[in-house]
Amino acid sequence: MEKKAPFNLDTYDLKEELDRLRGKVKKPNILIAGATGSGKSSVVNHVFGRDLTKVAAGEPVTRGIHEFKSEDVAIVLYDSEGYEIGSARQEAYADEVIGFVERAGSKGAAEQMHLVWYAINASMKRVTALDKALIRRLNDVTSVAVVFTQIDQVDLDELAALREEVKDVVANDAVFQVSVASELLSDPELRVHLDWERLVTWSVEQLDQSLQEGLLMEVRAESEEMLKLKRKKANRIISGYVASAGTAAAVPLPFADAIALTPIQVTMSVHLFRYWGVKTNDDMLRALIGSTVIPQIGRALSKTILLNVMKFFPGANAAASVINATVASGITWAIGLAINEVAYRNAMDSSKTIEQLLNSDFGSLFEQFMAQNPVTKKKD
Ligand SMILES: Nc1nc2c(ncn2[C@@H]2O[C@H](COP(=O)(O)OP(=O)(O)OP(=O)(O)O)[C@@H](O)[C@H]2O)c(=O)[nH]1
Ligand SMILES: [Mg+2]
Repeated sequence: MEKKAPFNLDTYDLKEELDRLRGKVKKPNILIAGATGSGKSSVVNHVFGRDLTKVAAGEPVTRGIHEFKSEDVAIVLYDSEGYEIGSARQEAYADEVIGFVERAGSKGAAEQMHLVWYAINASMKRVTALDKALIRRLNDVTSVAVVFTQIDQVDLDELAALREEVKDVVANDAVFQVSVASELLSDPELRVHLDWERLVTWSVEQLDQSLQEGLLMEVRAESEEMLKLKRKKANRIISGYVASAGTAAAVPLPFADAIALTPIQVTMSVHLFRYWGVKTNDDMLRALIGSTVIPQIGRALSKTILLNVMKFFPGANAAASVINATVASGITWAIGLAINEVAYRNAMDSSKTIEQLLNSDFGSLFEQFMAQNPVTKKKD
């Protein structure tokens, strides 16, 4: 096996890598529908933690519907202007929305509306016949979440009555009740009535795997449940790199004083940081990976793994400084999980910076995940 030229982080084009990743993420199209003032924008702002209609450029795509997209946003949002309940406009609105969704659907998988969030203001205490008819028609074409908003304005009986009204329009697990009122959000006892996490989980599950990452990338609400979902779903990103590390022919064996990462692992790290919304620019990423990740991997490997490398990985040839696919996969897997865990901890508790966490936690996490490696485990 030919030995590869050592990979050099300093000459690695992170910017190009970032641009490539940005281009690769498939974006789910999400339509927000519902009456004027029903709470559409509040739902979007809460789930994504920012006003995407301000971040992204908006363009009318059809009467009453604006498309918001940007290079920096991993979803495409369609916000409909809504209608006044009971107005003549309501009927036209229904036709516009269904027409738009049907036309998009006929254009193919990338163009279709992958999700519709249909907002109904709970404080109106009713679901109109037109709402029901429109939801039913949309539901024939795509996945529709019925989102009862502003539930701080109603009591539990009224809420139950509202849910009852849509029970034969959509499945019960596609009905959600939410509020952005801080009295509810900040009170653990009242919070249980809010379905924010369930809305996101359900929405992610409606999407093809290739689209899930985009939605999860944009989710910013900082609840533990949502972040755990995000952590779990990152396994799919990691698996992709583990597979390519395994198919790379011969990978230089990482020594403490030599090169510790291959382009595959650096790209994976960049990808995971980006997935978690870690503010990325070339210099900071390069510094982070160079100063925190690489030395700790080197240390961990020389301390524990190299001593046992022949035992754990019979295919490894330490003398030739080459490791086989199994070892490369195992190391890549552990780096990915450790980076993912650090990013998760950073999202949970922003009192420490990602750099501090990488310094304090990455090494031991890497060792821990190396020890849990399914490859080495089989040998127990
Ligand atoms: N009490 C309460 N008020 C809310 C809640 N969500 C939204 N509102 C209020 O309802 C009004 C409409 O909310 P938006 O989110 O702008 O509704 P929208 O559907 O985007 O409205 P349009 O874009 O004008 O059609 C605003 O005054 C919000 O402050 C909520 O959970 N509780
Ligand atoms: Mg709005």
